[in-house]
Amino acid sequence: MFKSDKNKTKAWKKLESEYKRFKKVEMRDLFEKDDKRAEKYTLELDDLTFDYSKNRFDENVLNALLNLAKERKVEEKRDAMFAGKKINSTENRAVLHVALRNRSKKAIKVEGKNVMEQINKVLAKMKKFSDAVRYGEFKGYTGKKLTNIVNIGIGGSDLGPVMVCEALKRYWMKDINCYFISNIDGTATAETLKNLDPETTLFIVASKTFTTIETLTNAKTCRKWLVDALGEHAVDKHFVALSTNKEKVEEFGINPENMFEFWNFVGGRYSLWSAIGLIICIAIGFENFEKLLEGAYAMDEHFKTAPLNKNMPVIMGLLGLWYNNFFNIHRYCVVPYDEYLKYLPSYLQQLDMESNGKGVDKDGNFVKYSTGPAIFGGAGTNVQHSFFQLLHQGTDIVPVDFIVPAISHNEIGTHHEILLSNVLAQGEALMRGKTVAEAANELKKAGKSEDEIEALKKYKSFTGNRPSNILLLKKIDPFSLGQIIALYEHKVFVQGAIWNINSFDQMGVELGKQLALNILPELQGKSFALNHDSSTMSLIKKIKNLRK
Ligand code: G6Q
Repeated sequence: MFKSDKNKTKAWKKLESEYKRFKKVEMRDLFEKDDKRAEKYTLELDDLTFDYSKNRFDENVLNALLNLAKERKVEEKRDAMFAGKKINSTENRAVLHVALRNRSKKAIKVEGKNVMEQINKVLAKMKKFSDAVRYGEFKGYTGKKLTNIVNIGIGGSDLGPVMVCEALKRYWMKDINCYFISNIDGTATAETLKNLDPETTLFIVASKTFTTIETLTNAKTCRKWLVDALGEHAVDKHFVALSTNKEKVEEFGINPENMFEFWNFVGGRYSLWSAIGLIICIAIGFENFEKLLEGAYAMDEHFKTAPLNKNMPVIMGLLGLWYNNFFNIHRYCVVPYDEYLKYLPSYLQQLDMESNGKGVDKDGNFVKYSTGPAIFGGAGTNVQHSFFQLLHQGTDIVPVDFIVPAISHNEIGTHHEILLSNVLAQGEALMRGKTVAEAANELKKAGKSEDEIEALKKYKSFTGNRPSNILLLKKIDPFSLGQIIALYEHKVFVQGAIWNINSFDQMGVELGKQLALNILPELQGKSFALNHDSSTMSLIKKIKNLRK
């Protein structure tokens, strides 16, 4: 699309020249010249503030980026998603996580059928069941209240629920505890089950396909653990399934009445708003789950209706693309300054990297430009004491998103003020940097000798001009969390639309599911390893020897 002459679009070429003009411009100068910069480049939605002023752009760059969005038909593509068009081209599916949180009375149709009816039906079932568990009406087999809720799922059937449950821990019902088993490593199951009482444990087997080997193996182990303790008859009172595949659920041995359905138009990594969110409902209550949906819906409406230059996901997506494709920066960091959001970076890692880690465009051509960046992150201030060194002084620039609530759920002494001052200081330091002369000056003020100043001044300097966004919210609550998640979903959408890739399939993940199935019987000695490279062959042999 972009690199070959045939496809190099007008807006893209303009951005290339903008990059040449702008690459050396220092953000600190832009701030000095324009005291309205922050005001100009801050967007608000309800209590959410998105300050993107500490990025390397000016009005001309921004206009060129917005033109690129127009040229790549981001708005038309967005509207096609909301209208239920089959934009997941390789799987011939609509992409309707937005329908799951459609709080309006408006119909959303796929092939003429209003999907809102089935969505609302399942939501009603989730409300009924989660209330019944929470208030002890749906009891375990021996009549005890189910207080330990274990979600068994992996990837999209795990990361969303675990991230949201952890983020909203303050909203959990007092006597309910949530656990998550995802890894096939037996340790995950063993360590979870060792403290649980079968009589008070509810297992939620979450799998869109109900064929994922990790989830089915973990679920089988948990089922056996329960049956060994309480007998086969107990299963109906302790196992529910979340899936699109009724047959497989039945085949596994879960009563289809205990199944909460969702549909192929919901991608795994976009599924926390569907039945996959059942553990969230049980933990925080259906009313709070609805607030999460409402927050996402508010962001959906914003994305749908705000003009491109006032549209948070659009601006966020465009700036990311500006660094990725013009500065050649292919990494991105997300740092929530909130302990409750500690799983957000892992969640976003999947959302972004699985959606936009693609190398073939929607016209079937190998792309000749960079697509999704590598995403990493962790909770601040912890990560300031680990990888921030590289963010400040490494040779590679890494754009950062800081996410921070103004009010903590745990306002103890000055903890939160210290945390807030840290996040602001980090953004400022990355932007401003410290020149060698400034470093020398500081050393002088600290009473260092001329020799010491000479020896240290470069080490103490910071190039600065390193971009960051700040997402400031009032408090982490279901509504604001819904907004943030939807913001990132749509940011990923915007970038995928411009790169002309399908953000909604995951052939790379599916490869892993197939490959391991070939090696398993070889490791088990049920077949011989023949067609592998010499490294894999020798490792198979070594593992077999070590396990003898
Ligand atoms: C998400 C991916 C992937 C998926 C898991 C689990 O978009 O498709 O992470 O969620 O592989 O799949 P199942 O839900 O089918 O078990």
